[in-house]
Amino acid sequence: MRTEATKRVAHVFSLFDANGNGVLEADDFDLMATNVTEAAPDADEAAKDAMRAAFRQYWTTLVTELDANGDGKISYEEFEACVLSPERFDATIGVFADALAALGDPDGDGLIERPAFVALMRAIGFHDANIEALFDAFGPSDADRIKVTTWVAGIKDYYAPDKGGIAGDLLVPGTAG
Ligand SMILES: [Ca+2]
Ligand SMILES: [Ca+2]
Ligand SMILES: [Ca+2]
Repeated sequence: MRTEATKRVAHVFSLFDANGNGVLEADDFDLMATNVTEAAPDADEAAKDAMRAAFRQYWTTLVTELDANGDGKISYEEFEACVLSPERFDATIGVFADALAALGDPDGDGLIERPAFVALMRAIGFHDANIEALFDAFGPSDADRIKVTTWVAGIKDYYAPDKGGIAGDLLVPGTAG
């Protein structure tokens, strides 16, 4: 596993531990789903439902695939082992990526404006400088928009254990501004 991948996953663990008690549990994902859907006021209910379902699937996958000690909580060690195992987590990340990107594209034209992107990423807990750096790395158009497909691919790359030097590395604190 590449060092960059470990850093990315450690950071997302810290964000997804929304109540800050050091482990992931169902409550964290409910809280995150609420925060993220509230950050997309223009999205329709179907898109918000899809996002909530994606967060539930993310949690269910974690707790069924690798709650190694069966306590209903996911420690960092359990999380890292699961999310960086593509065969265990690819499908879940795909659903999650599609749902998140769809929330950012309420008009369905396949493009995401910077403010919508920033609002969603901020709701997950990423820092503004890192969010802006990532958006820039995605190569926005003159109208300051990126493609939904670019973001979806970027989310999948973020969880890829063998990838480093990717746009998603800019989300790790200390890498941007
Ligand atoms: Ca927690
Ligand atoms: Ca556990
Ligand atoms: Ca759009």
